Amino acid sequence: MNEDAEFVVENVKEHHRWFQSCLPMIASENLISPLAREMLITDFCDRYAEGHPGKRYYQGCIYVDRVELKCIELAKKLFRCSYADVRATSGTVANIGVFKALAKPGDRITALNTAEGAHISHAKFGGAGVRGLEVVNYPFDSKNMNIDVDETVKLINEIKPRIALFGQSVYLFPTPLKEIADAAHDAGSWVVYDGAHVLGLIAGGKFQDPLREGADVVTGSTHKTLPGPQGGIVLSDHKGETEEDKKFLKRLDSGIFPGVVSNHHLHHMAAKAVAFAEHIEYGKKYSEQIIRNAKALGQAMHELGFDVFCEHLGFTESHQIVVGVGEGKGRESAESLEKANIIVNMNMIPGDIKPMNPSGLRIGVQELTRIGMKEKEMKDVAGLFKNVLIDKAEPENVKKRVAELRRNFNNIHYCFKEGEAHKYYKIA
Ligand code: DSN
Repeated sequence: MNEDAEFVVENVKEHHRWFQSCLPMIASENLISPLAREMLITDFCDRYAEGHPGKRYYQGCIYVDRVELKCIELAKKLFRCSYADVRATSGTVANIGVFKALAKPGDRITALNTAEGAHISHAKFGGAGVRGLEVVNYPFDSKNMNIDVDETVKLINEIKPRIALFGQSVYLFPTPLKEIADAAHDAGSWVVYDGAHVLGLIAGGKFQDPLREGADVVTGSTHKTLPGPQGGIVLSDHKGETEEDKKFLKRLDSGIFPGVVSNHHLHHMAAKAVAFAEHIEYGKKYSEQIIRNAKALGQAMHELGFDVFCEHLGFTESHQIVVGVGEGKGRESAESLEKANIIVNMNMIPGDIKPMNPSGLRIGVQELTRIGMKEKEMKDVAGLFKNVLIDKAEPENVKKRVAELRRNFNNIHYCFKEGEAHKYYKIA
């Protein structure tokens, strides 16, 4: 090993050591299971397999094909649908692939504004712009942190977007999709739902069921509330029963390959398959506990004096809560928390216009839930937030209490090989 390689290995080790005594609460992250993690270091990570099982551009795919067919089968079972493409390498890639399939440069789409919760790939400065799409934003009801249904239906009737895009990165409550999808279809729009954040909750039957509520396509990432490897997915329940519908599915397919993916990271695909199999077994229980924990954290922080959004709605129905920390104070709050080993991200909230100086924190509990924390620990976590942000305690002191709390939570739950997480926290 030379100095450069040593530098890398040492820093990765340090990261591992650090995160073992942190409270990781970034809402878009999670821990993959020991078994899924094993898939990432197999020979699948060295190979190519463009195309579909049985119709490859490369030889050597006998076992890759078997695993990919199983992965697709498990995805369809998990999301109760007839079409699944597991090749997208991220949620953003899935979105751009679907934009390519269903819209042309210059077309208009409707989506939320990023300050009101949309993902950057929904914006003209992100993925939508990559496809040359014009984006018109939905009217947003900031009190309820959700789309304003009546005004949105009006907007869709007027704009007639090629794609009516839904789903959020700051995502507290289900989108009123049932109430909007018919109007979008009447306006000639495809209804696309980006379920990246809540995919695991959807699969667990605990958030909403977009494919039954009018979505033609669901996109998502496979590593947030669905605790798989970093990657993307495209789902649909269109069955290709008419010539037109067959064309629709063909367009979806070629939107991903050759649209946005050449080889599709086969080791991640194998890990996705394991994660899907695990979520079929444990997803319901895991999702229930995530939501209970998020509500408990919201309640506890509210009682300690924090401005937790949407008290009147029980704070959340997802894995996240949103806390207002004062105008432009999101960055310094997140940085203070990091000094105490509490890892969250600053986030824009309605009214914010500066992404690098926002006024909110978005806090996710899916990873703490994954390592076994429950409602009782959420109260402890709320107390630690108070120590840092309200009491302004010395970060070093809070860090010790964080490490103490974390000491008993170093296993990964809701998965096969539950007891083996420790192996993967250490690099020899
Ligand atoms: N930007 C990520 C988030 O929501 O944190 C998702 O890609």
